[in-house]
Amino acid sequence: GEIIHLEDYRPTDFVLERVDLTFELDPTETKVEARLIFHRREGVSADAPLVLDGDELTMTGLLLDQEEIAAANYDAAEHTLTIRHLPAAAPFEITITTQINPEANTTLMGLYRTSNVYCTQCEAEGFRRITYFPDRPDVLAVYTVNIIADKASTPLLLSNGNYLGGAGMGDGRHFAAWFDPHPKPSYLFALVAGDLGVVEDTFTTLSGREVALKIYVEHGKEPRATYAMDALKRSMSWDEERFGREYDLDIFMIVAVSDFNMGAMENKGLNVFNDKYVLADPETATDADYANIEAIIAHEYFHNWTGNRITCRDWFQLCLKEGLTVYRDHEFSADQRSRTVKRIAEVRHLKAEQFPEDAGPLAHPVRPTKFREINNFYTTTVYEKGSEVTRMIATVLGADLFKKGMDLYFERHDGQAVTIEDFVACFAEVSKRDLTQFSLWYHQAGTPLVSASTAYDAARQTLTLSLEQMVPPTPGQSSKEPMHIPLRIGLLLEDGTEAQVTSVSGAEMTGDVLHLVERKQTVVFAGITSRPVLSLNRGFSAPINLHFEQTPADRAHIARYESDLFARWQALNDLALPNLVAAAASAKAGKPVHCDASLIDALLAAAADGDLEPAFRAQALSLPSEADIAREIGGNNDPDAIHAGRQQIMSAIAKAGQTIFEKLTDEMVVSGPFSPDAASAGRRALRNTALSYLVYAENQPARAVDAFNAANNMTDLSQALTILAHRFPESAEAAQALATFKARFADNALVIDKWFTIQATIPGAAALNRVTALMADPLFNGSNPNRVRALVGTFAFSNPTGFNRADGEGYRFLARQILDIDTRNPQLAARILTSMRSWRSLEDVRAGHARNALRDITAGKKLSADVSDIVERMLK
Ligand code: HT7
Ligand code: ZN
Repeated sequence: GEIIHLEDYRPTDFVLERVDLTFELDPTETKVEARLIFHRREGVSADAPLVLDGDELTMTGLLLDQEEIAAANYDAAEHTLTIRHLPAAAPFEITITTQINPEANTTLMGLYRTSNVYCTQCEAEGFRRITYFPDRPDVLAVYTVNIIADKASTPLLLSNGNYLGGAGMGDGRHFAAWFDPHPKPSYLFALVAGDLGVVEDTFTTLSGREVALKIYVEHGKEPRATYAMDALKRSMSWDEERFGREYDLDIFMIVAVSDFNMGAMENKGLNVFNDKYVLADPETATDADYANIEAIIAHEYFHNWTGNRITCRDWFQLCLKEGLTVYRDHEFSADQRSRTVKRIAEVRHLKAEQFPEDAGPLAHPVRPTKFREINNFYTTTVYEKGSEVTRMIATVLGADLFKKGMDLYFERHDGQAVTIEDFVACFAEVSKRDLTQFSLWYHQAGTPLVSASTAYDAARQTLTLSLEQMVPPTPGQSSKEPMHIPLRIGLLLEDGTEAQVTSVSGAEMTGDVLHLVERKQTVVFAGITSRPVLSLNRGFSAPINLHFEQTPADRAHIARYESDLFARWQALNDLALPNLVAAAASAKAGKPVHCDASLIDALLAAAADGDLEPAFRAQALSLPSEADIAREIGGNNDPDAIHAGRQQIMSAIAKAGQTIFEKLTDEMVVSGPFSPDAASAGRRALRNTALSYLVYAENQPARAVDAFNAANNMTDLSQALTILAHRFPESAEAAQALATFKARFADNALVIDKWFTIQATIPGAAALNRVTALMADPLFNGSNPNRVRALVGTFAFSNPTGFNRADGEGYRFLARQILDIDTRNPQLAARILTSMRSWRSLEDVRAGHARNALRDITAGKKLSADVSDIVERMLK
């Protein structure tokens, strides 16, 4: 495919006024009639043709105002339909008839079939697989949709908006009509038809309108949709309270399907979900599953205002809806659960996924300026870094001005397709701040590195903080401007209280926010009566890497006294990382691994501190991951050494804390019937963390076997199984537990995905043979994205020692899988391939194997645009 550039954006020549669609559904021969009313935009020359997008379409009819268009007046090419000699000024109607084959559609884009249900996915460019259309987000129109299908097999006929009516047609078929009064871009169109069960409820909006809520799932699975319904109602209330946003149709529907490329899709009034993010009950869903369902239900619902009512002018503006909506769902979860624990989870995820992307060959700005395949830009940079940038706007402006800016945005741009510049302008206007420098967060890729050092002057009672920032080069951006970095800070005195600063010079401060804006900046805090400990980047106020040589004693001081609990967790991490890095080096050199007493003391103090909520303590005890350690080391990585070193640090902590961990496994028992609430989940998390340490200390499986047998919920069961399989992979106990689990859940594909994932992530070189064997299991299905992600995806993304085998077999395996998956589902193939994005930071032998495997992919014939875009950028 060719490269599309932001600077080439032009509005369409023709304005689309109305869309009328009629679907005659058939598994292999669906007929689509699209009636489109256009008029020529003012100022556009009278001979400009109408050019519509299309992809894999068979056109069977083309009319202008109900008259057949002569062959000489149009061209149907592979990806466009061009129509000439159209009216100069008056509106006209184009009627296009196309025929499509949903059954044969394995890409899961456009109209496809999943478990006998017709389903569409149109974002980003799937609508053009249904009919010829101006398939771009700045074309907003009002849609009427008629659906005709066989009544017995397809009783349910759904589309966007409000239901107009329907009836039988006398020939065994029936029809339903829907009208969506809100102008929308084609990517928000949806149609679902089939035979499904439903869970129903209602919601009364703040202004008193009653909305029908319906969640459609496979028959028999209705009881597993009740938590999703609860999450939906809480999301609707929260958006009213926090952002003043009400729902705007008579009905809101969610449909769960089992074949889906992503998590979910925010089609107007008709969200379509991967069933993984709808279905839950205590026996089959973990606490993490419940939290994900809550977050994704909220996310898609929140899109109704941030994405649907106000949409993107073009796909370069994707972060306008995604970054903002992720920020909104993060805030929702923080309000529903523990704010600190939520923030820790967000930052862990950001560092594990976005930081590596920003540091590798796929790095791109939050608001990119060019792309070859838009599907490859639904990235953690656009989503998660985009959310962090929104969070920083709130930090820079303060809560009140942020709210004012959001209100202005909703008021000014409702019904429009806009840009990041439009969004930022609202905040600049209400705050009277120049946000030009701040906007570099949208335009410069790469994670800024901030280096800090402090000097205390007892005689002058001042603390001098020297800051320096550097944004590393990224593909296409070799040199960068200094950014506006909002750093929340605290100065902790020896007794743990905060220093009362009398004045600050050298930087703007707003509350506890220090504004770093220069490349180098020296800040002096006065009135400080004794040497303080600086806590920098509280709450992870800026998504940066920080280079700040603090002593273990200072870090331990923060871990003990900070009023910002996130900063306490951060300090524990900062204590752990140097130990883990040194441990990897020792393991590599065959030397004994050493663990500082200060780390062990601080971790165990947090573990035993009954004033801290259990979920926080569980996070505190979870050491940085092997990927975190690799990132800290920076290059020439040996995943085996990192793994071995980390194991030994775990053992040292486990042995030192054995009595505390034993006590916790008793204290944290959750009694009574299962409840997925955050407090109960936190107790389970702490108990399972303690259990995992105890198994390290004892180095035998008995305790995990007992936990597996005693478990009465999926969180405890899957944790116990993970411990058994990962720590004692060759044991009879692990084999027995895996077999029991499989037999018990063989009819529940979402639970079997956990069984695949646990085995795909067993550390060590033997993992590859296990994965290969599991692919032949009758429960595996290479065309279902959830199965493929659970087995092949987690192996590549989350098994550093298994995937990065020194002999390169892991990479060659992945290359073969990518070529195979690409023949069916290019989007899925491209996404899984990004697991190799950090290949250049491996030691030479592994990096060489990885490069060769990537080259093998480029040699594949007929690569999709999705995969060739990723592989070429990774090899550049
Ligand atoms: N806006 C959606 C992103 C999306 C997607 C979803 C399913 C399949 C293909 C897709 N392409 C893009 C999901 C969201 O961010 O809410
Ligand atoms: Zn989204």
